[in-house]
Amino acid sequence: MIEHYIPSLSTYSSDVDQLVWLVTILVGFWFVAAEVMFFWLIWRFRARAGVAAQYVTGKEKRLKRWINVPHTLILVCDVLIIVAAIRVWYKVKQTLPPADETVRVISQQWTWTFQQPGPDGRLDTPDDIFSADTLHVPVNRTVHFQLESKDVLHSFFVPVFRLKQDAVPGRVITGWFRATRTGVHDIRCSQICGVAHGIMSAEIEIQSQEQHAAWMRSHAGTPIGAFHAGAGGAAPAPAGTTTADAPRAALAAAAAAADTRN
Ligand SMILES: [Cu+2]
Repeated sequence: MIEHYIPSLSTYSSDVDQLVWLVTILVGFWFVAAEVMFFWLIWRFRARAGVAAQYVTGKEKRLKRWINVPHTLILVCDVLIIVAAIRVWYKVKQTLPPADETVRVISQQWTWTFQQPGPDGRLDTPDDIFSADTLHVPVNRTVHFQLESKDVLHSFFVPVFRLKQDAVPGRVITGWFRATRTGVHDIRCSQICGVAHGIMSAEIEIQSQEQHAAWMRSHAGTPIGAFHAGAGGAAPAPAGTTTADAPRAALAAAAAAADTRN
C-alpha cells in the first residue's frame, strides 16, 4: 500500500514500511476502540426525563477494570512496537555491511554536493567525480555515504530508500544503503535549514552496474563545473594545488561558487 504511493527500493525499506503498518494498526485499533466507547457512553447516559444524574467515583474494583485491562493491553502493544522498532533500527543504523562503494555527501544552504570515486574506487584521489545535483549509485551494491554539513543542520532524505539521516556541522556521519531497482528518484532535505529549505533537493540515479562503471569511466576526474558543462576526462588541478588536493580544491571552488549564487 505504501509502495503504491512511493516505491520501496532499498534492502531495508520494506522493514520500515512494515513498522509503519504495525504502528498504524495497533494505534489505529485503540484509537477507534476509545472513540467508539466514548460516543457510546455519551449516548447511553444522555440526559433523560425522570432519570437523576449519579455521582460515580470509579473507585470500585468492577469499574477500575475498565481502566486497568485496556491500560495493560496498550502497554503490551507498546512493547511490541518498541521491540519491532529496535529490530529495524539495529538493521539500518547499527549495522554497516562492507562497502562496495563509498561516496561523500555534503550539505549546505541550500544544495547537495556529491563526491564519488572514479574507476580507482577510492575517494580523495584525482579521478574523483563531483556533482551538485545527482548522486549516481549502482543497483544491488552496498554504498556507504559519508554525510557532512558545511553550515547548519540538514537531513539527507531518500524517500524510496526510507532513509533519513541528519547532517551535523563538524561531524562526518557514515550510513549505508543498497538499492534494489534502477531508476531516478528524489533526494530531499528534511530538516528545516533556512529560507530555501523547501527547494533543497537533488536526485539519485540508480544505475545498472554496467551503466555505473561506464559513467565512472566517462566522468573520471570531473570537477563540478566541468560536470555541468557535460565534459568528461581528467580535469587540470587548480593553480597552486597538488594533484592530491585537486578533488578537495574543486569541491571548495564549487561550494564557493554556490555561496556567491546564494
Ligand atoms: Cu537543509
